[in-house]
Order: sequence, then C-alpha cells, then structure tokens
Amino acid sequence: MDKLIITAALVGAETTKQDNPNLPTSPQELADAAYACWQAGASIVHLHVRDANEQPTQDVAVFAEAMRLIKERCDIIVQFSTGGAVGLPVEERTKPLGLRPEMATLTTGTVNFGPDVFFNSEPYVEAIAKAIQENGVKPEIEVFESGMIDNALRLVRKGLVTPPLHFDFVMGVPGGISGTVKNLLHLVESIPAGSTWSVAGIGRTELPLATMAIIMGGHVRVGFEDNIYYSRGVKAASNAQLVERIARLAKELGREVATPSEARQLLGMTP
Ligand code: KMH
Ligand code: ZN
Repeated sequence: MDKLIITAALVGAETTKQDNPNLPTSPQELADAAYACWQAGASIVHLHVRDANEQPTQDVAVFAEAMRLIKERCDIIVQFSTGGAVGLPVEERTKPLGLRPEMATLTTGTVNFGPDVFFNSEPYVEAIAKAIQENGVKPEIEVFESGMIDNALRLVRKGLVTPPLHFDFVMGVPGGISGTVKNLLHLVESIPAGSTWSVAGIGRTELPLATMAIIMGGHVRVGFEDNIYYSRGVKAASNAQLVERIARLAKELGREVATPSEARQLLGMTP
C-alpha cells in the first residue's frame, strides 16, 4: 500500500475556544499547531483562519500571515479552505487563492449543514474550480454526500478539474452522508480508478473511519475542525495529539506515514 497521508484540519469555522480551549485561532497559534502536527506525521494542513475576534474570515492578509509563519517552520503542504464559513459569497471564498497555496478545497455541491445550508450552486462550484485552476492549485474535492462525486466528474468533462483527482469524504455532518462503513465503501467504489481519497469523520466517527481508511489504502484527515475529543467525554489536548494517534495506528497496521514530499508525489502534484 502507498504511504499514509495525514491531513490536520486545525480549526475550521465552527468550533470555538469555549468548545475546546486548545483550539488554535491566531496565525501564530495556527503555525505552532501546524508545526506540531508536522512533527507528529501530518503532511497536509487544512487551513481556515480567524480574525482578531476569533471569527471565521477569508481575509487574504490573515491567510498570508498564517501561511508565511507555517512555511517558516516546516515543508507541510498548506491547503486553503474555499468553503470558509456558511453564508460567505463566492468572491470572498476564492480571494485567498491569489496567494497560490499548494492545495485548496473544492466542495462540489450544496448540503444541509446542521441548521444551516453550505451553499455550493453550480455557478459557485465552477467559479471556485476556475480560480483554483488559474492559480495552479491542486484541488481536494470535498464530498459531503455521494452526488458530489458525479458533480466533480462533470467538472472534469468541462475541463475545470484535471485528473488525477483527490477526494476527501467528509462524513457525519448533520445534513450530509452519515459516517458508516457501508457508506464509506460506497463512496470509495464510486470514484474513478487512479484517484486518491481521504476520510474526515465528524465527531465520534473520526477514529473508526480513519482506521478503515488506513486498512483500505485511503488517507486520513483529523483535527479540531472535525472533532474536539480524544475519547468519549475527554477533550483532545491538541491537534497534534489526534495526528499522533493516527500515525501510531498506521504503524501498528503496517502502513508507513508519508512526508510532505511523498504526499506531493502520491497526489500527482508538481513540487
Ligand atoms: N466550514 C464549512 C461550512 C472547506 O473547508 O472547504 C465548510 C468547510 C469546507 O469547512
Ligand atoms: Zn474546512
């Protein structure tokens, strides 16, 4: 099997320091957390940023500062979120792509998101795909339900996304596909041959789905964006603690962990 790519989703847009006081929010805290995750075995950092009031923002200057501080410390692949927070207009979501991060997310459809709607109409998705392509960024296709795979394949036919495709299955969002093994198998069987995939299980589904991905030859995303607990009722001490556990499990299950350079090769990215 290929080496395992671990992505650390450090903060997201929804979690607060009230939920877990160890949540990194400032650019410096994000860089420290990214470095600790890199040391623990992460090769990609999935990046959202917050403003001075810890609110989610797509402010280009804040993304620039966080990326600069991360790159000063290590060679981890920086993946910007183009999802941001629910309700943001597409122009806001694509602005940070001008900084030309190595990777960025691309959600290929609309999904209920708890009580909200994560809005990704076809014009939105195509605008984000175009901005990703124009800036030479590697897209990670975020799949919250299975129809989003079909939408991604339509983008390929339109020339807006170029294989090899990399998918991230975000499972267990209330409103999206639930985090069961049966659903994971269905998603994996639905993507084109030659694609790579990772799974981001929300909440208590994080660990079992990550374990499945390690066994099946997929890749894993963990972090406070998806889950703030280490075990039932016990808050995680850091994002790195969650990454460390995946690296440890992978070793036990016979899979080596990829460095950022190895991850770039596995994902077909130009260095
Ligand atoms: N915060 C969610 C509404 C992404 O990063 O691209 C969207 C999200 C997806 O987190
Ligand atoms: Zn995100």
